[in-house]
Amino acid sequence: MSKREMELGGKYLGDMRDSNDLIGDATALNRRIAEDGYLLLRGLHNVDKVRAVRRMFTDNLTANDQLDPAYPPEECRVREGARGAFLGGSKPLTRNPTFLDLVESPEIMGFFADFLQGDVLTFDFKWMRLVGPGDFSGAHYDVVYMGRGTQNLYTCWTPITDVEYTRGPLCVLVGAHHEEKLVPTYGQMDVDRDHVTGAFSNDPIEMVDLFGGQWKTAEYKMGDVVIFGMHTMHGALDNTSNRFRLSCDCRYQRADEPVDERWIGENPPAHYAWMQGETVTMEDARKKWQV
Ligand SMILES: O=C(O)CCC(=O)C(=O)O
Repeated sequence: MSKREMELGGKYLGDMRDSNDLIGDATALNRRIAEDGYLLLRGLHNVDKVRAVRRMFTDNLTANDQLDPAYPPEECRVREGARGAFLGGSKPLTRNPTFLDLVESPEIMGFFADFLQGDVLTFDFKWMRLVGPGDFSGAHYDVVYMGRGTQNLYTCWTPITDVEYTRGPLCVLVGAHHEEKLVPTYGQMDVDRDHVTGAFSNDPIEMVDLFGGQWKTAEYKMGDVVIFGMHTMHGALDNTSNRFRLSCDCRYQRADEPVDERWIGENPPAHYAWMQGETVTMEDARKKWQV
């Protein structure tokens, strides 16, 4: 992760557990997410819907000449020189009925209505990622990007391809004691207001040495999801393969709680000031917070 090596099954990295046996029991699911920081639910999505989104995505990649034509498109083999991209908010991809049929399906909306015990909404802005060879996500809290509404907001991370250990799977820091120090400091930050870079660390080993716990990851199949809250420390392992990892992450909350306006509407404002003008490095911000 972030070019640091961790051994699966060693001190720093282990496997996630799934919580499928708890589906339908909101109390048990809430207890589990409070304990682990995440819920891995295998097969929550209808796989045919995931396959349809993968097809939409690979058609787009083929049209843009980004896939190695010697292999079937669904293998997502990267053409020499092609690169990953952040496609969050892309209208052709994320406002597409095929995509919305997946991430706003009765299964997903129903799951969250049950989990949160009320009517729910999902942000109109959806995050879509094309993760290429060498790409990774540094350790962060989501609250620094979307914390202006309720804190009772959840990310649902969905792989659009199968994701093997080598294809940059999502990982979560479990059993660590970061919250007591980081929720009042890093966790109060807002990237558009404070002009600070967003990832707390690009060193997963440092995180465990500082806060304890262990990174947990998994090999994901199409249909699986990982759900987590705003103060779950997470990132993604480096993609060391020659295939793209396709995934999306969408947000869900109770409809009667405040909403972060940056992510709502036909044309959400999104990040309007982050990484513009003078930006404070995370290194400097951490010195100030003494964390
Ligand atoms: O998919 C990734 O690499 C990162 C995802 C993420 O940070 C999120 O879902 O909040």
